[in-house]
Amino acid sequence: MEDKKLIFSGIQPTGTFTLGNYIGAVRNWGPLQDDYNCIYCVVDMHAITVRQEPAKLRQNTLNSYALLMACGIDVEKSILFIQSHVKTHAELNWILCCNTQFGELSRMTQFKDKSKKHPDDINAGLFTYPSLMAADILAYNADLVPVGVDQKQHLELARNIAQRFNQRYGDFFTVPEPYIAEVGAKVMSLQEPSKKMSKSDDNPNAVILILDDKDTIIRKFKRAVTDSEAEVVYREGKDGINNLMTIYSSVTGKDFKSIEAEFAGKGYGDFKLAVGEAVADHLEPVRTEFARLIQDKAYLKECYTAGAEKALRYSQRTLNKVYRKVGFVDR
Ligand code: ATP
Ligand code: LTN
Repeated sequence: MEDKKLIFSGIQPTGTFTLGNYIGAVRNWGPLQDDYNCIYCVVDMHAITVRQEPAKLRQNTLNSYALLMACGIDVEKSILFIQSHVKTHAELNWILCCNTQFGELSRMTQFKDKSKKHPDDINAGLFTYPSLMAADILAYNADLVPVGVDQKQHLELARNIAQRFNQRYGDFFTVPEPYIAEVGAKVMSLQEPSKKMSKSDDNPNAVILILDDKDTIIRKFKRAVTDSEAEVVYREGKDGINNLMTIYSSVTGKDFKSIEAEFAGKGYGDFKLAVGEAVADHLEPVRTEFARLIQDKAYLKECYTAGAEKALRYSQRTLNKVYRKVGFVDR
């Protein structure tokens, strides 16, 4: 690989990507490919920390892989693979688990939220999830990790794990930095704009899926919850409008001032329609490219097989060194 900084990120195949995944994370991944060495991964091992239907998980994993390509990840420029195909992640996870404190894991808000949501399945994997995420990142000694704001706490923990390991065993891991977009790092639910837009939301109207067709997208935006004023301005307390402005800004490139000017004197109806149309038009090429790629299973297989080979070669070198450092006998 060329001598550039290394980027690593991952996304869960827990369903179809939402507009939040797209704006907050995935759409930023493609443009990074020219300035960095990039490694991206569909994290199916993370997905099973909550119950998954096997056939659906398999389908979602392939779809996610193709979607990442449709969103601009070029397998010639980046390494793109499926997490469970690269065994080093699970192996490094064990070492890192032994360098992660119970107390640290107990403080993770995602663990608390997901435990509340699935009270009958608070499994050990859900608890140690951040250690596997640290393994993903540290296996490649990534410098930067592009994610949405909700992952900041996990990344902070990955940094702590790296630092702790370095203190115990001598400087080794690169301590990764989060890389968070200025606008759109937290896209909110269209129905409860104080909550993040999430793949696993039960209310379909709350979430725009990037494969939704134009009519569906427009309909969901029309129903978006706003407020009882009629002013398109970005202001504290106007969560719904702030969210729509953020979305509109990130798909059109317009800043908040010009959006306010564009809709001065107009009602929310006009604004919502404009946001819906802009989002649908923006996503159209992604949908078309996805439809093309998902037909070609043989090509996808070629891509993810080659991606896994490259990722394994790279991460195995790291793991061998880690095994030596912790005192395992050479094979
Ligand atoms: P789930 O609901 O199943 O936990 P999710 O929608 O949160 O999934 P992930 O796969 O956990 O999706 O996240 C993939 C990437 O998308 C992460 O970098 C995450 O920070 C980002 N992301 C997720 N939701 C949003 C959102 N609403 N706004 C901005 N970024 C987001
Ligand atoms: N936890 C992340 C997904 C994830 C990830 C990673 C992100 C798993 N491993 C490594 C960045 C780097 C999430 O739920 N979005």
